[in-house]
Amino acid sequence: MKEKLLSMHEKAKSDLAGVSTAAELESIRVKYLGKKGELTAVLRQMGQLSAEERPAVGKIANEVRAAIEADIDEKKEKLSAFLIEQRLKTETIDVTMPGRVRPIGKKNPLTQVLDELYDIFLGMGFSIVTGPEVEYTYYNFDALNIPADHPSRDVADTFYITDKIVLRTQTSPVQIRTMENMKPPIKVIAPGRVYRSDAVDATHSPVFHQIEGLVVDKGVTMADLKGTLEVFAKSLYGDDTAVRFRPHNFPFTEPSAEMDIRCFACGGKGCPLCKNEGWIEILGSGMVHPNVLRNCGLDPEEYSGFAFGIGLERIVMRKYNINDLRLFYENDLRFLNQF
Ligand code: 2NL
Repeated sequence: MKEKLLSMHEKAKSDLAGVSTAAELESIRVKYLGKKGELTAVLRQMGQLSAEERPAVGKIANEVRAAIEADIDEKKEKLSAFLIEQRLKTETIDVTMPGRVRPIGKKNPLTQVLDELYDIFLGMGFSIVTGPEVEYTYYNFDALNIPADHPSRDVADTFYITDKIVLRTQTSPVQIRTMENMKPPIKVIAPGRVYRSDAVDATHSPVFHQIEGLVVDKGVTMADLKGTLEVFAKSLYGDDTAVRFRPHNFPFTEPSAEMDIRCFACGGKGCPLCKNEGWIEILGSGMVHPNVLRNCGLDPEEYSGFAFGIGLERIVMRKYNINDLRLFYENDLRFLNQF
């Protein structure tokens, strides 16, 4: 029995030498030390021994068990070190490899120019105000001195929700609300989406963007209007930009004027960009009509003001010589990446 035990240890050792996985190691443990293992089988036969022999054989059996356990533990450590080594070899990271470059998005050119306009007007002391896109006809038309029979009120031009509610056709209702809620001095710009019932083509969209401006105080004159808008044009298009004002007519301003800038493509000689005019129309403006001031509870004898409206798409198209407005909304990266 002694010999059997000792040779069992030798056999276990040689079995262990061939082990290369944790599963194999476990099956060796079961083979020798498990409930139905070889060592257990030998111990079961101890009953056959005489009382004198039993302690000595029992001692050897315990030693062999301890030795096999120790060998298995040692193998286990070696194996896990080996497996880690293997993983380190196969999973090495080459930190010198070039990284994957994630393409970075850009702001839409409309947003880029809008940000520029904010800088310019905030720099001149304006605040930004916003308001509802779904608006009462009162704020969108009546308060602005737009007569009941004005063509812009037609269902062919304006989206009506009900008789008295429309999608705003300009951002002026925001300024009406501002005048109702705020005492002069008022100096605000109102940017935002506006809606008109137009079919989509290269120069029309049912949704587009406007920035309107309003200044109301005691003693505001046409000179303030011209000075402010000239500074605006020079800031956006460059210091050498010349401007001119042409008389116009809006129901909400009196007098009214459109502002042109001298064509930056040809310097005024005439070219395709300015359609041989030498000048490019940039915005509409005027002195706030006395009726509009009165509608907002302001006395036109005490206060005066000027206002202007800028079409965002239009000035971005002019600035970058973009010939189709639909490009702004399609989000084609080949277009957007040019700005
Ligand atoms: C244009 C012309 C304009 C205004 C908008 C305005 C607002 C109030 C009172 C008076 Cl609350 N006027 N806005 C004035 C003149 C022109 O827009 O061609 N826009 C694209």
